Amino acid sequence: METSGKVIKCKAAVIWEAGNALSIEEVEVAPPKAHEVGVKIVATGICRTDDHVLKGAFPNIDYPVIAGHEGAGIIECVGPEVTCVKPGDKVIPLCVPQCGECSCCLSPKANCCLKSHLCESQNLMPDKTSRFSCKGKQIHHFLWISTFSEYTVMPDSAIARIDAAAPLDKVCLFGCAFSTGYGAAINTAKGSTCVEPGSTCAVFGLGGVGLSVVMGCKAAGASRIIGIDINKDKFGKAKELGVTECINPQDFTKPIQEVLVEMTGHGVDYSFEVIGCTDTLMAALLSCHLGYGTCVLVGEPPSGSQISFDPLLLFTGRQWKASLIGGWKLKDSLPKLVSDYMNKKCNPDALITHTLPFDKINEGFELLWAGKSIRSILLF
Ligand code: COD
Ligand code: ZN
Ligand code: ZN
Repeated sequence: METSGKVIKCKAAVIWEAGNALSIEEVEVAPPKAHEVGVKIVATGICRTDDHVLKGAFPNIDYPVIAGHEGAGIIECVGPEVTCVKPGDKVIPLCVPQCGECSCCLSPKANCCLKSHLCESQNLMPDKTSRFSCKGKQIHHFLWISTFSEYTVMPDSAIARIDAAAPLDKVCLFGCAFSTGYGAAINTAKGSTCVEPGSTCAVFGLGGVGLSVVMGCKAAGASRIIGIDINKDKFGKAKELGVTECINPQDFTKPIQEVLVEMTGHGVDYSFEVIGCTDTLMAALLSCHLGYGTCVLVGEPPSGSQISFDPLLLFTGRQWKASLIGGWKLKDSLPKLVSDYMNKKCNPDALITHTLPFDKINEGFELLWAGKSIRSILLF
């Protein structure tokens, strides 16, 4: 990284247009404005959501864009009026911010901050401008954090300060995969579900997020965790992490929900959809007990998708819920989750299957496409 004046020149992976490979470029990053911080990213994971951006399947993306949302780094500089962090602090960028002032942030039942890219443009900073440029062109931000850049700028509501001793090449997973999956299973309050001891759970999709759901179910004391995936290579690690039985829908002629209902008598207590597909979301709903089963949507289905279903499926007492980034208010929760990791109360290290230099980012995506990686961590 080379500093010249206040604009920082650094390396970033730019997606010039949907469908293309990422291209490593030297980008210019303007200094943080009021209530913004500049972060030197040390490590970043590759999530399926970044692949959706690369392929053009993520809603409302403007290209060129710098993706990445599962990072960890060090505060390089802060703009005016920033009080929550200082240069040198270790931080995790938040893919859902916490402004602390909106009705969702003030409610104990919600974590969907209204002063966020969920309600405003996600491709520009809150003031509707970009800090990134390359070859004279404006480059867009992603989820306000763009961690596929050696140095990036974000609002101070989208940053959590963590333990100075935390290993950044591991805790970057708290920025997305681990928090999303683990929280979906263990969170009690805030409208999220909570798996009770002795529960039977079904987890659809055994990627990084699905395996984090598995870890959450296990931590909550589930006695039976059934993992469902069309890639049987995912079964070994799933069993290591707590799955008690693995099934591949392609091994059956009947629908997978019927298989699950037969396996459990009347359906599971909790089912989690961690694929992001409407078919598997329906299958997950139909797999859970008609009187007291809860189906939790974790994966995001393609934008514009619709489901029509018989309302009587819920009439008997089934519940259908969703969990956004595990239900956590991230700015408050991530420092505590990282402390739990430092105190060995939770450990997502097993999700890391590959560690690569940042320049090999395209290789990281190839591993994801081939179904060979759970998480590839890129190091600057
Ligand atoms: N049946 C069974 N398994 C399937 C099927 C199917 N029809 N299709 C795919 N799978 C399996 C794949 O083999 C794979 O093992 C797994 O499902 C998906 O894993 P990954 O590694 O592709 O994906 P993850 O775990 O990195 O992410 C999955 C999400 C669904 C969570 C992600 O794509 C998503 O939707 N994110 C948005 C929701 C959210 O809260 N995101 C927070 C920031 S990402
Ligand atoms: Zn993600
Ligand atoms: Zn808010």
